Amino acid sequence: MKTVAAPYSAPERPPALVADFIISAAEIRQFPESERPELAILGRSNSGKSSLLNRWLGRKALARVGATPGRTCQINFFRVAFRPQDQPFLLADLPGYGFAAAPKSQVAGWRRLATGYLESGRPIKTVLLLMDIRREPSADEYDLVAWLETLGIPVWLIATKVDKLNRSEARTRLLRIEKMFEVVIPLAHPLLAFSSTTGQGRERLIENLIDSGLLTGSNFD
Ligand SMILES: Nc1nc2c(ncn2[C@@H]2O[C@H](COP(=O)(O)OP(=O)(O)OP(=O)(O)O)[C@@H](O)[C@H]2O)c(=O)[nH]1
Ligand SMILES: [Mg+2]
Repeated sequence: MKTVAAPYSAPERPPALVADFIISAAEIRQFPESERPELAILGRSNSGKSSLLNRWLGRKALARVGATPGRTCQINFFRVAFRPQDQPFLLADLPGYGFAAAPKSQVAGWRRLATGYLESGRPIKTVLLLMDIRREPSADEYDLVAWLETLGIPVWLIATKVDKLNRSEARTRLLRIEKMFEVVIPLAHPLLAFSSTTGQGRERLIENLIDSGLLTGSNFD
């Protein structure tokens, strides 16, 4: 894999990214034109998707945090880059799944929209699959990873809310989650530990995106 030099010097923290909101699509026909490589964010309701987005993009309240889970079944699309003049990638923030109390119609709505997106043939380079570090992976996650593999979409697994555990607890949980997945399906990338409270994992995430070619620093001065 080609490694692109990070467009910031080592001691400097990755700068805030530029994110332009495009649309909240509740219907497949509302998806924006697929013009650029895409990154999708998936995870159970309450797994910390919106919080990761806000922390990772370096801005507050871009995505709604902690609202009633599972209320809206929409995909939020953003254009993301280091600077406005750089080639952006498209970010798709998918609605949370696995909310046990949700009515059947809502589960069906999630499936229709997520399937419509993930099976659309759009240039989806990677899916970030988020899960709360304190939760055991479930059939929901395994099924999703297996499905994405059949679609040929690489998955990066992210354990969120690591700040909720102390260091040794977190390490134990990370190893356990990795092991549990490896029994079912080999992971392409090591599990990434993330906290939207402390920012842990943000630099790694950005580095991975540079390595994968989604974030380009090539036209940096
Ligand atoms: N301590 C801690 N709390 C977090 C972290 N990430 C998210 N939370 C909290 O977890 C709850 C859910 O976070 P959200 O970011 O809204 O989760 P979501 O996956 O977007 O949820 P849905 O939009 O319902 O699917 C909120 O109360 C957040 O404040 C984290 O890294 N650390
Ligand atoms: Mg959310």
